[in-house]
Amino acid sequence: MKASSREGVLCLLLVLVYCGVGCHGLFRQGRTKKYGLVPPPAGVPEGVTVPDEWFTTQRLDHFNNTDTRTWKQRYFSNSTFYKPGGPVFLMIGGEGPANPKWMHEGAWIHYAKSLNAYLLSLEHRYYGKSHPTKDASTENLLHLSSEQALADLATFTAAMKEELGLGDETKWVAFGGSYPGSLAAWYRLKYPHLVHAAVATSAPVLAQVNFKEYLEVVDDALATVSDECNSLVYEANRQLHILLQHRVGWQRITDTYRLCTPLNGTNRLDVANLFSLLAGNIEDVVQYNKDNREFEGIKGTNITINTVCGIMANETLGSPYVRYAVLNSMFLDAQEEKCLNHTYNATIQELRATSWENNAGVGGRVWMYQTCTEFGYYQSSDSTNQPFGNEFPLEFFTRQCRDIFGPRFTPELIANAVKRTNRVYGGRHPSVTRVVFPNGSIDPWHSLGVLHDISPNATALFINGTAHCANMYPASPRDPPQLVKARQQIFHLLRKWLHE
Ligand SMILES: *[C@@H]1O[C@H](CO)[C@@H](O)[C@H](O)[C@H]1NC(C)=O
Ligand SMILES: *[C@@H]1O[C@H](CO)[C@@H](O)[C@H](O)[C@H]1NC(C)=O
Ligand SMILES: *[C@@H]1O[C@H](CO)[C@@H](O)[C@H](O)[C@H]1NC(C)=O
Ligand SMILES: *[C@@H]1O[C@H](CO)[C@@H](O)[C@H](O)[C@H]1NC(C)=O
Ligand SMILES: *[C@@H]1O[C@H](CO)[C@@H](O)[C@H](O)[C@H]1NC(C)=O
Ligand SMILES: *[C@@H]1O[C@H](CO)[C@@H](O)[C@H](O)[C@H]1NC(C)=O
Ligand SMILES: *[C@@H]1O[C@H](CO)[C@@H](O)[C@H](O)[C@H]1NC(C)=O
Ligand SMILES: *[C@@H]1O[C@H](CO)[C@@H](O)[C@H](O)[C@H]1NC(C)=O
Ligand SMILES: *[C@@H]1O[C@H](CO)[C@@H](O)[C@H](O)[C@H]1NC(C)=O
Ligand SMILES: CC(=O)N[C@H]1CO[C@H](CO)[C@@H](O)[C@@H]1O
Repeated sequence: MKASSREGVLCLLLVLVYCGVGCHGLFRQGRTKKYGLVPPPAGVPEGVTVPDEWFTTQRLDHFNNTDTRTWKQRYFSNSTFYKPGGPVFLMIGGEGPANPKWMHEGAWIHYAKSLNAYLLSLEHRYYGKSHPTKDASTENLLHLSSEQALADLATFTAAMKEELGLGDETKWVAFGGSYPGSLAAWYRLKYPHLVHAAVATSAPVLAQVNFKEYLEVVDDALATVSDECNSLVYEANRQLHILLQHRVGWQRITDTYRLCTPLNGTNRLDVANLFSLLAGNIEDVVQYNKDNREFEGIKGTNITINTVCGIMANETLGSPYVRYAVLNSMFLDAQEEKCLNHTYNATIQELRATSWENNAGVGGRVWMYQTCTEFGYYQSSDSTNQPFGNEFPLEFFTRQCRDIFGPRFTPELIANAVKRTNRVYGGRHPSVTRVVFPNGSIDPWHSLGVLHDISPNATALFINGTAHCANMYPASPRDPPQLVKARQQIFHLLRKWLHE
């Protein structure tokens, strides 16, 4: 998501943000100023209180038995649907605060009702309120990794089995969307004796430094509205690019795009940040198109690809350059931002903040650390098959690792880390069974996901025309039939697997 310290922002990616435990958007680097890592709405829904619960003896380092330090990890539970003999459903937390609303809403609730499941949701270490260390300084992020997070899940599972008096015959099923979707599949991969099956929604299981395909899928998604839509976005970016050649143009961009401070067109990093922020507006819309996230308290979910393309096609507004600016204003307004804080420095400053009190920056920082040390996933403009220009190449992102965390975080370190991640988990072919991988055709993350069945019991589930994590959100009368069907298919798989 995006980040700023204010409430009520779109849960977007980047910078992603607080999208709840279930499906985080995966932070998009470079956007931290713009939307905030916003805490979920304080007053959970009317009439429902979901108390924070704490697993007080979580290990700091699962891979060093002489390090006995522990910390408190947050979780939620709901036993309403449980009947003896039923399974435990475990929602895996990701790169944002766990959102308690998942404990009474979302597609999995319907599965839980029919299958008598006990619901648990564990927040990911270093996010939300689950702080293993006193701050998020680079040294203190040493124990942040997906492998430690999986070991947290294992320790938690074992402890809860005891606490709830559940025997080994009780089957556990992991759920997650986006990065937690990958964790769900990897939990089954690494700890198959603890988790019987998993629903790994929109899971980008393949780590990749340069995720240039992301914008290609955004391009395809715009094309589903009209071919003209991408051409108009392309034209807007071309006009922006031309204006960059002159001082007069910089001033014009500053005014039309409501920049907080004047654009310095010779500063490549500021320019890259600006183009990346503007592309990010549309990326977010595509990633979350028409999903039913309102229930999480996320604003701006009524802005869809059709809205974007409607504005881009509206000739009465002016040139494509101006229409693109109208879009930008609409996003600023939706996030209640006065201006676009476009400088690279502003982004980096925010991501350098290490205090847990700095809600806005620190979630983005923590996720950024995981991209630098495990996943990459940088949504660069390096593909030519996309309409957003070429102003934010891979180097713009990898350099942020150094500028935020220090000189050790070189492009080479990132490349090696990503290779290692794929060695550890198997990339696009994790050796798992009883895992379903739903993918939405317009979810830009699908291109790092499992698109083909791995085996009869590890299947891809294609949902034509849906975006990131669509199958996890509560059903809506507007859902297309293929989405309704996908939710049913997941249910049938769960029922079958729980009988195995
Ligand atoms: C393991 O933990 C002990 C105790 O904190 C520490 O002295 C040691 O350096 C750690 N070893 C590694 C390899 O991190
Ligand atoms: C559990 O879910 C039920 C049904 O959605 C809801 O009524 C109840 O408030 C939930 N309890 C908690 C602790 O979330
Ligand atoms: C604009 O950016 C360039 C390159 O970073 C820098 O040398 C120059 O001082 C900047 N100009 C202003 C007015 O900030
Ligand atoms: C979305 O909803 C907000 C608040 O209800 C409204 O102000 C805005 O105009 C709507 N935007 C679109 C594109 O429908
Ligand atoms: C185009 O924009 C104008 C000005 O905002 C608006 O009045 C008009 O309804 C829009 N046209 C379409 C087709 O959306
Ligand atoms: C960026 O921030 C650094 C450190 O805070 C400062 O020294 C530098 O002057 C800033 N650069 C610009 C262009 O504002
Ligand atoms: C832009 O971001 C910087 C760094 O976070 C912050 O200090 C500054 O106040 C912001 N400016 C505006 C106008 O929001
Ligand atoms: C897949 O599931 C079926 C039962 O549904 C089982 O007979 C078969 O052995 C499983 N295959 C693998 C590879 O686990
Ligand atoms: C997806 O749906 C579109 C129209 O809604 C159709 O043209 C396309 O063939 C479908 N793709 C697949 C793979 O089913
Ligand atoms: C858009 C896309 O690539 N979807 C894939 C999702 O998974 C199905 C099943 O393997 C594939 O056929 C789709 O191509």
